[in-house]
Amino acid sequence: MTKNFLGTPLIVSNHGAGLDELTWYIHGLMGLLFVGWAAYFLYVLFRFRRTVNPKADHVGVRNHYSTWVEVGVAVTEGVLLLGFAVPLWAKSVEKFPAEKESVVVRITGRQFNWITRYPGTNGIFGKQDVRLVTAENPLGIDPADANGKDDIMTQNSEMAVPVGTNVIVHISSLDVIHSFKVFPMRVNQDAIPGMSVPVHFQPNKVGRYPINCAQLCGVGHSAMKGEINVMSPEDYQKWIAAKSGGGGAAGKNEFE
Ligand SMILES: [Cu+2]
Repeated sequence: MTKNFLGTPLIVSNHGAGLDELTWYIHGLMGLLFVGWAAYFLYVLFRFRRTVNPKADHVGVRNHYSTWVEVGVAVTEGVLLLGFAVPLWAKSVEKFPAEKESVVVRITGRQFNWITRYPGTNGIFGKQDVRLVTAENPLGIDPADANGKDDIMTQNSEMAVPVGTNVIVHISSLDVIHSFKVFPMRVNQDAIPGMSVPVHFQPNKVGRYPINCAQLCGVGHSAMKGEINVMSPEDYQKWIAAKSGGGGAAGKNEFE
């Protein structure tokens, strides 16, 4: 099946095409059922019209066509579920890449923006503690932890990832339920206070793509936009090096 069949939005992640494909198979089956049922309805209206059937027949249908149609629909649904949906979920959602070979990012939603945190050049996140949380340090970052000195904190527009590399994003929230949605990546995960939920994807096209909040989270919900900047691996290394060393001004979520 071709990508972006019937004009779905741009796909820039490896698993995205499979997801759209499944969506179209399901729509195909639903379309078939819709046309089939509508045709049957019209047939029944005509076939059992009052002029030729003045008296009701209480015996009903004597053949088994409807049974076979029902079996056919059930088998098709079973194939979609077991043959497509379950394997896709297992591969694209459950099966995580190794953290060592991935870019690991922590994203925290709050009213009304996204805080993105990177472990910096040493690849280790600095400690966070809920007791350290203040207005200036909403993620409770421990300023004494040396591992956190090179951590990178950005807000909204500055989430960078390298193209062709697995990205693992740990998603949480500071206040209400938000939802991290990157449509072109076909990624969507609720940001839940008190939980850190990982998702993963592999971007396959350089460019800038919008991050949206997909849960109505308050008056500023529609303004809760971010941007994910997919770069070449070289540019990404430069970006990390340039940003790192700034230290974490705010922080992460130490709910794990
Ligand atoms: Cu939100």
